[in-house]
Amino acid sequence: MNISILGIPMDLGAGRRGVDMGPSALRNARLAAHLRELGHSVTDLGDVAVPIPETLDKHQASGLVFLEQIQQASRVTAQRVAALPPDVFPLTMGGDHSISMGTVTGNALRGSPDGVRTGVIWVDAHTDYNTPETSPSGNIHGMPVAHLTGQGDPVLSSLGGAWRLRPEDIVMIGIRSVDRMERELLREAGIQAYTMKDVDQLGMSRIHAETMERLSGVERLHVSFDADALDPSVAPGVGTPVAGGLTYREGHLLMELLSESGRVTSMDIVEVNPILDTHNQTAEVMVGMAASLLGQRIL
Ligand code: 4U7
Ligand code: MN
Ligand code: MN
Ligand code: MN
Repeated sequence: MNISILGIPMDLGAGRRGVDMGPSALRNARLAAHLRELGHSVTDLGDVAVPIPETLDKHQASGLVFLEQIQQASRVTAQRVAALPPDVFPLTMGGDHSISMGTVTGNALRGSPDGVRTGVIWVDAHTDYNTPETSPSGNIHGMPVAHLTGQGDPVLSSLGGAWRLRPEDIVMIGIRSVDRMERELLREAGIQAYTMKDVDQLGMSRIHAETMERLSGVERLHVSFDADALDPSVAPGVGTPVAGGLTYREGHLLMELLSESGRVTSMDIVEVNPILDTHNQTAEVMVGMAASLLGQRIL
């Protein structure tokens, strides 16, 4: 397969500094080399330009922190991804999870200005379904899914033109932190979310099977993997750790089953924060997750 790696060193959507170094940490963990060892042809496209927060005025006229800069970087990200040839698998690296507004939109718009029906598997401790009104923090990395479905601030929800991610085309896995008002929005939208309780009770194999069944009608399938979905003992280098996450094997099993399905067409790796990490462990673990998603059966 032809894989294109694109970094988006964005930390404007998060409350803490450091995730902007995620792309460097993943390159340092030899992301491209690992994928080449699996037989892929890999091109590193470098990084999208994202402004440095210290050079900006935090408080915008609109109220939301860094709104205009996040919109601009998301637009460029969407354009870069949408312009990739049809046979390429885009592997996009954050940066905080606000980058997925651009990556998911870009993937849906590839080869089709109106966008095609795209499913999203959101692997995360959080549901990222806040709007500016419901967010307890004001941080945009807690809002990307809401904006992709057309909610929230019009500046961010209109990135894909008339294209929208349909709530029924979203499956979330690993969930264990949902804000009070965010929960109401998720219920109203009818988004399928597997909490850690579901992972414990049903097991990842059944969750994968149900996910594939639910997303059987989509044309493209995007995996957005937030490193904080994994347990902090496995992935300590994240800005918003929550105890009780996916084990190393649960993460790999999900990626292996998705690989076998042959249906995944793009992936994000987000929220790797090298400042909070120990010896680049989190970047190395996430490179392993990407390699499992893009790998073959061991035997
Ligand atoms: B991440 C939070 F309040 N829900 O909105 C918020 F708990 O991309 C956290 O999943 C969001 O890491 C976490 O700020 C965003 C908070
Ligand atoms: Mn290695
Ligand atoms: Mn997230
Ligand atoms: Mn998260």
